[in-house]
Amino acid sequence: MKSLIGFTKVSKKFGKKRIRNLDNIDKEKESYLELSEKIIDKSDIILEVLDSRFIKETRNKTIERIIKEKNKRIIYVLNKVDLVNDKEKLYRQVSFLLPRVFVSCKNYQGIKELRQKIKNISKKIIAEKTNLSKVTVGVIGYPNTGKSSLINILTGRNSLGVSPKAGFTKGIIKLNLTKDIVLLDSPGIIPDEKYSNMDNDLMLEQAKVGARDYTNLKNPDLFVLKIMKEYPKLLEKYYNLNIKEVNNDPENLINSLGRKKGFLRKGGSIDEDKTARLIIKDWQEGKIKL
Ligand SMILES: Nc1nc2c(ncn2[C@@H]2O[C@H](COP(=O)(O)OP(=O)(O)OP(=O)(O)O)[C@@H](O)[C@H]2O)c(=O)[nH]1
Ligand SMILES: [Mg+2]
Repeated sequence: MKSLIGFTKVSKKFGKKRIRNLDNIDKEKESYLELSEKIIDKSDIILEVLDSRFIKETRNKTIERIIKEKNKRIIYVLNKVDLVNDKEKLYRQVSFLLPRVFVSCKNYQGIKELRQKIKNISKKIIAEKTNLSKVTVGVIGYPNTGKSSLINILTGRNSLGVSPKAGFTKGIIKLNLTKDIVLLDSPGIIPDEKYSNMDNDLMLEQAKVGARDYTNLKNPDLFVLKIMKEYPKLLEKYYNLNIKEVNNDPENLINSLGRKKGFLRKGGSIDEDKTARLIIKDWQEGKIKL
């Protein structure tokens, strides 16, 4: 497999253990826009991978505008659809996003449809551009939306590492889908103005969409408050807690769950931090469906 300068090469022979990062450290420091433009420039088709639970939060309209300006084709991939209970609401929400495919990398849903869409658009592109022998498909999106999982499933080879921890993929990785179609995996992109180690609201937002790990959040109780506000009774139902006893209060909820789980400190008081982090962990692992 040919590798491009500044790209990561995956050796078919050795699989995922042998991913070699050819990027230098300076390149990893490039801004998210520079990185995105680089992928868009290399690609004929872009798959924007979104989390079906958090369309608004994981969409990047700046990147979508650049894709349009550069005359590249886009396919919206609505991944993790297995984690959405209210499908009707989801369909209404995204009716204007075209072309789109609902996908679950977990349940192999929508993969055939997506592969076919990529092939159809690729055929058109090759027919239009007579000097083009291969079509490049760039896969971009917010951290942790399932870009690498998607490529693994599309190619049928488990060459790429995936992780519940955001920011797993480093550098751009090139893989063949067919002899005419090349896929580019990329690190998750998060707009600079949305990434913060200081602003509580931004950190909570990142934790909600899985772009910030549960071990890496300063006030886990505020996360519980946020989820309780945005999704009333969801946590009570998931953990089978007494709704009256919780009374819409995050402290009550944490105490009630901590007691149930036996998360106690030495003196016998509830370990609130551990309990709140368990909630974030369960949330980020997709155990709590919307
Ligand atoms: N439930 C569910 N989980 C998924 C799905 N797709 C991916 N995941 C999980 O989401 C997590 C992130 O997947 P990755 O493929 O590493 O995501 P990524 O977008 O490549 O992440 P970065 O490289 O960190 O930006 C992993 O724990 C996957 O198992 C899906 O369709 N459904
Ligand atoms: Mg990845």
